[in-house]
Amino acid sequence: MKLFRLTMAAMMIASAMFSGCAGKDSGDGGTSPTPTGGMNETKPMVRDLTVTAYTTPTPGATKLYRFTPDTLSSKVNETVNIIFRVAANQQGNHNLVIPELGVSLTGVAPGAMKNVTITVAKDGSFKYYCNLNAGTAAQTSHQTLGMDGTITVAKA
Ligand SMILES: [Cu+2]
Repeated sequence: MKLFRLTMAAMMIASAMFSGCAGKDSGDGGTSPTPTGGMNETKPMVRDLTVTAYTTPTPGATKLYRFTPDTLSSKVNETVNIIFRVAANQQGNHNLVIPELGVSLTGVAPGAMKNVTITVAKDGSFKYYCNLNAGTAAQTSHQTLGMDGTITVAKA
């Protein structure tokens, strides 16, 4: 767990450099104690947004390589905990990146997860995808295979 925390800290530094967004690693899956005494309004809510990667068929799926869900929504200045899982018993490790929001959750093994908490500072639609094999001629990128989605950030 120590290595994991160091990795997350490094990613948070990288995220802050790329995006200029304030970010914080909750490190516990986004559950934090709720303060008592009626001051909840002053504490920002952190909403979990979970994406799961698959590479094997399940009933109803039209693609082998895919992200579920492939759409997410947020609001400007909302703090969200982006959780990326690879379902158990899938093939290989996978990444979830959102370059425009400074999110880079990489090397997640089947059955594992990584997360990052971000506050989205701008509205728009931003792609999230697995960037493995991107830019290689020999292999189709995982994004092209279907590990792809869009987060829509609405004006607050
Ligand atoms: Cu992938």
